[in-house]
Amino acid sequence: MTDLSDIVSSAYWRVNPPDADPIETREWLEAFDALVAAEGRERATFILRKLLEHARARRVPMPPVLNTPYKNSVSLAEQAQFPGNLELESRIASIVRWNALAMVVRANRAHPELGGHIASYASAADLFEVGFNHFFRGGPDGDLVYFQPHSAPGIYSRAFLEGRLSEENLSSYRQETGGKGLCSYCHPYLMPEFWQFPTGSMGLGPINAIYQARFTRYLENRGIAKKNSEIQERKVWCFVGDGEMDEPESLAGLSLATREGLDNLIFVVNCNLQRLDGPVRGNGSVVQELEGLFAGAGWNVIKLLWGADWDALFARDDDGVLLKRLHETVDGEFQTYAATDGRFNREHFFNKYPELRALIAEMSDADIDRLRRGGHDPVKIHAAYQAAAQHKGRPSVILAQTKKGYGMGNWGQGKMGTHQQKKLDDAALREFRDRFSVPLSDDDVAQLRFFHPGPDSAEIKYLVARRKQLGGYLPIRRTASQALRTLPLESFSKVLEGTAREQSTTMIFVQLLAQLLKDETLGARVVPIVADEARTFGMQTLFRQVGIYSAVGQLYEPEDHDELLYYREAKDGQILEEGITEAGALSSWLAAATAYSAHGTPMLPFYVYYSIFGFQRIGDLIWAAADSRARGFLIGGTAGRTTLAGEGLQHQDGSSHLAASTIPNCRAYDPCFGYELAAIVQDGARRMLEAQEDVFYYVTVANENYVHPGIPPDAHEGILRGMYSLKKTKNAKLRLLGSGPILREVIAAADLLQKDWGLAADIWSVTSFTELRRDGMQAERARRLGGSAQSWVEKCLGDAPGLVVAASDYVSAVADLIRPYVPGRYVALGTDGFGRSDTRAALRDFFEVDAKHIVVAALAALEGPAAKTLAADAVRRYGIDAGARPPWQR
Ligand SMILES: Cc1ncc(C[n+]2csc(CCOP(=O)(O)OP(=O)(O)O)c2C)c(N)n1
Ligand SMILES: [Mg+2]
Repeated sequence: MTDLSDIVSSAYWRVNPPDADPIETREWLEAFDALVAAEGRERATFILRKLLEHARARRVPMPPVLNTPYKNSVSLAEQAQFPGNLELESRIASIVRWNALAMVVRANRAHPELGGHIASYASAADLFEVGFNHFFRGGPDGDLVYFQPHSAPGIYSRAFLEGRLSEENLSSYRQETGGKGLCSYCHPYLMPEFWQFPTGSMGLGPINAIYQARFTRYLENRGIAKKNSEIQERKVWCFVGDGEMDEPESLAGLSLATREGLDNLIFVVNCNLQRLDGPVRGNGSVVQELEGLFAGAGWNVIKLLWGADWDALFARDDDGVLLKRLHETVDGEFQTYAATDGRFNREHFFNKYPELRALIAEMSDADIDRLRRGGHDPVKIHAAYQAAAQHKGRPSVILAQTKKGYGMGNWGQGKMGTHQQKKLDDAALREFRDRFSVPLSDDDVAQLRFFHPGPDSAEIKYLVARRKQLGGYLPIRRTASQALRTLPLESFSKVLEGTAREQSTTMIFVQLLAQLLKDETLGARVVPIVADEARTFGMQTLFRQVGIYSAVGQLYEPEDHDELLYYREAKDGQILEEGITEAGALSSWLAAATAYSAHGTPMLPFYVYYSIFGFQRIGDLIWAAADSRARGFLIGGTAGRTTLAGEGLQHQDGSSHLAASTIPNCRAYDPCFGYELAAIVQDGARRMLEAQEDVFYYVTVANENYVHPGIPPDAHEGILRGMYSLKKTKNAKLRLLGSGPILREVIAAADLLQKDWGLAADIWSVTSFTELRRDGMQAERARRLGGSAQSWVEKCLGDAPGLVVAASDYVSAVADLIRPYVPGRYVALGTDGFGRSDTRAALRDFFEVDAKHIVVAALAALEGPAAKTLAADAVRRYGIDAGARPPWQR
């Protein structure tokens, strides 16, 4: 034990400081024992509380109270009876282990570039197996299990025994393009009938699981799903790595889970003490640290550290020397003990103190070698799961200690680089086979044959029976649900007809939302979600109208209770007001947007947020939502780099549409007029709820107020496809394209061109450069492959030659997306550079996307000898500073 680890361990988790007066200590403890014996535990708790209060008053420093000793939380006496057949379960686990290992090694022998992991599943196998045999309920209302992603080979391997995956599937692990392959991690997009939840990006599984458990309660409390009391409530299980717990998202929802009393949620943290590069907390204890964190957040913490063979040792550890030794051992040392044999463990761990040496005097080196960690003992795992599943009122976390690369012997167990070990030689494979008694010949092993004991074997019969008893196989994903009728376009006639009143697209969006909420069939399925910005978007009227969801209702009289539209929280409230957590809000949205699959209940979520805090801030969660085949609306509010005006550099979004364009099932739109927005929302709801397409929508809305005209005839198709004609002039040589609020600058530019320069221009509204790009790519590809096709852009712009100028409130790369399909010359303007605060007019001048700059761009790009002088004249006439540095350099 080095000085440093001494300091670290005492600072973080040491609970046994040296005793200055053991006799006095014993007297106190005996007095306490007498109290418990005479008056019971409750009284003892009362006295403890009084003592603590008293100590606080005397300013006596408190000991760390969130940590318990480095032992199992469930005592031997409390341990539930193990209901299974240990012998058979152990044989099943061994076969699953072998096939998982063979799958990875096979793929990598053939193609070393494929990759894969062995050591993670090797450490987690028993944790999963006990779940599969005794806890995870299957079926449509079954449990929702978030698996650790790099343990996927183990899950495939079990599905192979269950007859759900074929040998051909296993042989194509990580070779997916042929159609029979298995994906690297849990990806519902790639295996839509298998995986439910994408967890491949560390940290997203845990936060998603928490909000999933909360959303389950939301559905129950709103009467959409069956009540918790009417059914055996489905549990959400989340398997997390101890290294993964360092991700901010892993911790972000912990207090919400307690606040909401989510006793339907169980985290299992696989504490194998290692991550990819090395130990998670080499100089400390990850278990103790996590215990403090979870306990501090109010969770029920269950430590599952030692297997049954330790029970006898602890029972004889009267003077606490074993516990003392465990407490002074840092994780870096525990890792070494995992990587070494019984003899080494005896010499270095047990022989340190004579009392400890005596404790294990009867044990052989082989006995010591067999001492299991808790996460490898099915009986202890079962006891911990049982305690978690029965716990009421709070979420539970199981901190399961395991060995990384368990059973991989010298080639992997506890080794520093084991995470990436994927090529074992024949000797290593034979040793693994022997270690787990898998009935395979040396030749089978050399050929890496998969093993299936046959449908009539005792193992398979047992496994099938267990799953039958628990309601069916898992993971399994429902791909469709009941279709919901959506509102016809005509029902939004008020918006379609336009208004003379100046309004923002945000205000119009809120009207549309309010109308959807009132609809008889659809209304209840709408889930408005905000992250403390409802007032920003003028949504506060909804607080009263549909209420804010709260698991406990409203325990206070709101300050504004005597106002008409007061702040109303309710058990059946519909709005999810998440507070300032975009990651949490998106996780809620994801749960709602996949409820059609996970709950068989289609929902229509609208998450409304500051657009810059979406794709930029939580882009990876949106990517996971895309992987999950989410269906719902993301509404990027206060969008556009110049339209937001005063908020400045970290608020003005100029790139979310570019990010959105990279997500294949995201349909992104940047509307300018109310009727465009209505058409987009109506069609989106139809496609997602009626046609059940696996797409989701990103729609930007802005806060600039202006008059909204009525929908032009024949515009509907173009609005949805990405562009439509707003104004056509005979013999116009110029076509101007605008999107979002900048369309109005384009319209003003057309007027200037006519008035100041005598030039006619056609005007097109572009609702989606990104959809136009996709359509263009499709047509181009069809032609390349010998077919014939015309893109929508070519259809719109192809019939007349001449210059095309486009502008948006996003970086110019957005308008540039359609360049390959625009016939003739094309100039794309945008808002490249850092945002800053000013008026809209000043910002559009600064970023060179206002009417004047659009005119100059058009004149400068015109063909013919007069063009150059025209542009120079315009620069002078409009007072443009031609010498200024470009906006992206300022
Ligand atoms: C966001 C993110 N960063 C990095 C990775 C790469 N990665 C995958 S597994 C892993 C180590 C995981 O360690 P731990 O969580 O302790 O799991 P174990 O394999 O030890 O069970 C890393 C770094 C990832 N998948 N996602
Ligand atoms: Mg780990």
